[in-house]
Amino acid sequence: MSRKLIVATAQLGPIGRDEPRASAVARMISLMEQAYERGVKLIVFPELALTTFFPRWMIENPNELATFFETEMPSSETQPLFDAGKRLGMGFYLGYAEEVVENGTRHRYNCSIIVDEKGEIVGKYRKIHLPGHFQPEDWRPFQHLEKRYFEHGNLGFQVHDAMGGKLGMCLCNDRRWPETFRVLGLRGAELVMLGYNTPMHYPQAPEHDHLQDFHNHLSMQAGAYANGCWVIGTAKAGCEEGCDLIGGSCIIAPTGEIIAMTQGLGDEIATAEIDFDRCKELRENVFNFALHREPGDYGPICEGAETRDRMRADITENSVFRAH
Ligand code: CDT
Repeated sequence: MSRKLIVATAQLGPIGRDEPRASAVARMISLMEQAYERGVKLIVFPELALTTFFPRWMIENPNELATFFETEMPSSETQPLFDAGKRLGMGFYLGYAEEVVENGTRHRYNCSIIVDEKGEIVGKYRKIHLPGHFQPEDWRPFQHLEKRYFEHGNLGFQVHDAMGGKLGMCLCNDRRWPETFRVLGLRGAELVMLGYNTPMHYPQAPEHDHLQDFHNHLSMQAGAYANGCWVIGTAKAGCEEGCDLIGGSCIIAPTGEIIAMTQGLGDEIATAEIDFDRCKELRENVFNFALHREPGDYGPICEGAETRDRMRADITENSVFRAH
């Protein structure tokens, strides 16, 4: 049986701070309709695709901050995306800010889901590598308060049987960590989908600004190759509220080659046919994990949690993290 699928990366241009969800949803549905014309069965949207990238601001008003989170999925505002997916027979990956109440406690995560072609949520991921800082820092031209607004994702890196393959997810900064792809690879992922919001300016090391596109592709291409999986990376791109975000949304083969890429920094799709069976070219050869991995020598990879916890406790001692 053929295990081929036509897929799309569905890049979004900037979303304004006051842009209603209905507008972002309508833009995404328009991309789905264009993708349908090209035979696409699975489409990948960016991280935090329903709103502007709000961690760039210190938002002190809790009511305002709450407006950026989804308390239900689908909601009346996001249901049209699910309806479009069903109508077009198209699955999708969607990133958004999630608010849930569990055992009477509110939690907030930077989250993504896989929705299959029948409109069912078949997988959820909560971002594990949260970049940025807890407290606002005046020296920065813009903030990156993901550590303040989101909790560390508690679902691990899972692989989901859907759309005829084994699908994994991550979000933005996760792609820079080889461990993300390796854990998904060890669990058999044949396709890893991810959305990103990556500023062109890196305030801590501006001498790296010209390398942002290179580092984006370097990370994803290495993740694809070393794990013999397909990768679809999708940007929120362009000048969003004065902050320039990279584009370069792409589809990467298990060989590490980029086989389709967006051209601009606005709403745009790039499409390709992928064959899940091509993962074997790597996974049965150079990256045959069972035969060639040497996990006995990889001990330090799973050490260091205590040091990290101590560092975080120091940083967050006077923070209002979780008090918002
Ligand atoms: N959204 C996200 O994770 N962005 C980061 C920005 C750089 S770290 C402040 C990224 O890794 O692309």
